[in-house]
Amino acid sequence: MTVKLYRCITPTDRLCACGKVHRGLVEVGIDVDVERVPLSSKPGKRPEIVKLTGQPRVPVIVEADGTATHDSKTIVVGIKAGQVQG
Ligand SMILES: N[C@@H](CCC(=O)N[C@@H](CS)C(=O)NCC(=O)O)C(=O)O
Repeated sequence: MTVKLYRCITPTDRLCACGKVHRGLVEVGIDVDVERVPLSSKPGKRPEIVKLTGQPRVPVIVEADGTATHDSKTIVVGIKAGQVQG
């Protein structure tokens, strides 16, 4: 199972919303394909994220079926409920 995770450039999984999601995916055994996005969340700096979710913030996950989800709380709830598919 592989999930694509768009996340910030923070180099640890301990500090931010992106790290929280990364840890959550790893903890349930989902393989993560990580892509780091530019620091600025100005929409022009993250066009791929805006195209996927209609907003510029990360974390964003994309599941095997193409479903894209943003907001760390929403994503973590889905992981814990077993609803995130690689
Ligand atoms: N409420 C959002 C916050 C996401 C968030 O603040 N993400 C940071 C990276 S960890 C970001 O995109 N920061 C850039 C900015 O807001 O300018 C969530 O929990 O997903």
